[in-house]
Amino acid sequence: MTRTITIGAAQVGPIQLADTRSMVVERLIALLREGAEAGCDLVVFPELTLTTFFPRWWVDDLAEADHFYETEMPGPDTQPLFDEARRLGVGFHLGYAELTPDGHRYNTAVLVERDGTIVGRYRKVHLPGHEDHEPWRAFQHLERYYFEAGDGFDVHGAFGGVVGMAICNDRRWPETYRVLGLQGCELALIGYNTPIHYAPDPDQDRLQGFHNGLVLQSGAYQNGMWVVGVAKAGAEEGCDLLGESSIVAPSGEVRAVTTTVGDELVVATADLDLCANFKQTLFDFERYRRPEVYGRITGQRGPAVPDHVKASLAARKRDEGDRS
Ligand code: CDT
Repeated sequence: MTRTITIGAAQVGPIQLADTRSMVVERLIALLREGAEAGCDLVVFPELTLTTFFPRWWVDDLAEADHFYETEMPGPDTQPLFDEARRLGVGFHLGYAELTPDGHRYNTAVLVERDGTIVGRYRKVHLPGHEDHEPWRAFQHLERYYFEAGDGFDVHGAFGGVVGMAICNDRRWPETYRVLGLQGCELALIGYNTPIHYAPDPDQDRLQGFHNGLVLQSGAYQNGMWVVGVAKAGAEEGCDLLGESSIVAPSGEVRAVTTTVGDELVVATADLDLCANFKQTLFDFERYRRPEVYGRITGQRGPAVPDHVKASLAARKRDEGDRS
């Protein structure tokens, strides 16, 4: 018997500052219903789905931004989404800003089963951008100010398979997929808000779509897992966000992709057993991996060019200087 799951990547178009939670939740419910009509078991929403991407603004006191965070999940505004999911028998994945009762702030996602119960929670590990106000930028990317980092990548038994979560910048790091892959992950769910403009190196702006596809597809293939990447997209408060939400097979092939930067659902049926074709052949970790030579991956954070390489480069430069 095959294990198939029909997945909807529910891209959400821009959310402006003036948009209320209930306006957003209405849009999410419309996407959820569309997913139900298309036969979806699971609908995947983006990172920080419920508000505009608020880390683009500086505030002197974090408490001024408290209204962007959820203090409970579900809370009064999000309960209708949970109720509708249970009524329809469609699960979902939702990213949001979390403020815990003891005052910790995380960029979080929850995985909700078809009966409306939360089966997994993930807090973003890789926080991009900067922690201080940098007024030279056209807009800020202050995730390192607004959030604390989460402490790991877990997997969950849900939708008949092994499901993991990651959030936005996590998708650019091969370690994310590999740590999930080492737990047998068959389906990774990843919401994102990716500005087209990258202030530290604007030459990368034209490459945003290419890099998004590159990391989602290689993460899927190198770990033999389905990967669903879902954007909050479009022109949000004057900032253009990448669309190109996609569902990628364990072969690395794109099975569905959005073509707009608005609210848009694309659907693919994922055969979870297809993961084994890759996990048991080229990427048979147990047979082929060599963790004994990968120590640097967990032993150090930044690169360290070995002293003998520095010395030989310096010697070569001296020799070239002597000859010229
Ligand atoms: N939300 C998020 O993580 N966005 C980042 C932007 C990086 S530029 C500061 C991303 O990796 O897409």
